Amino acid sequence: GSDDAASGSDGSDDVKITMGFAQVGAESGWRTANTKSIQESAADAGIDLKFTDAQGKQENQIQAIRSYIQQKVDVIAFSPVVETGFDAVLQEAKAANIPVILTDRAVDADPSLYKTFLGSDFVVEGEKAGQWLVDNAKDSDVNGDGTINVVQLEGTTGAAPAIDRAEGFADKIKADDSIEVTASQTGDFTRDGGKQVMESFLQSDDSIDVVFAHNDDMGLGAIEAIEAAGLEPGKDIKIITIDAVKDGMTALSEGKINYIVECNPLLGPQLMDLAQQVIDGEEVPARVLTEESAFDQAQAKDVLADRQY
Ligand code: GYE
Repeated sequence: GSDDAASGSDGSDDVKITMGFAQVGAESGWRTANTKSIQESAADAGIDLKFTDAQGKQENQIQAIRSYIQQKVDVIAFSPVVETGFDAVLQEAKAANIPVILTDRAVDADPSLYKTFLGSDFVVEGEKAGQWLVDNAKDSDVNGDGTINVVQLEGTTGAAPAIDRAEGFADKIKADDSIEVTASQTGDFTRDGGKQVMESFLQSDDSIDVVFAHNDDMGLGAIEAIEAAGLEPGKDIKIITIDAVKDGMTALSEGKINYIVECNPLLGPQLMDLAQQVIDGEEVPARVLTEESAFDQAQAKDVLADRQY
């Protein structure tokens, strides 16, 4: 506001904005980079950030949002663990006149319950992964039996990126009848989850050609399982992942992963801008997309040194 009595000692005439942010957890390298980006950008923007980690549990996240409503924060932002089940708490925020910004993951709810959704297009990410496999089908038939057997390591059940990445991938591989998803199970976006699921896949099937993992961490867990089974990841079994965090890109440059679709976790600066605009009463677009690319092994070597996360 323009009221001088409200001036901060920094000479700005605006009262500090308070944001409540309810994070998913700390399940992956992507999430760690995302949290850091949000915390650093809030500090840079002079926004007072109240941050909670839901440890992957929707009930914790709902509880955190309720406490932000009680504390009368200026704006609430969160990355919903799963797509459904947030209607009631979103209604409560609306009734309290506190604007909500979704970041990273979408909800399946009435769009009038939040101001905007900032994040990636996960369907497109799955499509890029599927398209790479279609384009590299010949090389990916490692067992040479004419079918490309793919096992899928899914993200958290019910989460937007798990649903959408599976959908985009399935859609693209339809173009080639020899590509078949023979098993698909959740590894909950964690390294350990990916490792355990891959171990059980390897025990029940000795003709796996390709792993499609919904994030790098699960792909890295799968690499451990593949190596423990005496096989060479990237050669005996091809691996496609999503995120492009440093550990994933390192494995890609070493030949252990074959292709990574990028998903940008550095959402903090855009989130703080949107929060400021929403609080200033400006119109914001209902959907804000992040820009992303994808990398093969040679490209990974080129960009790795400059990777921030
Ligand atoms: O790909 C995964 C993380 O929601 C886009 O969540 C995010 C996903 C990301 O655990 O690594």
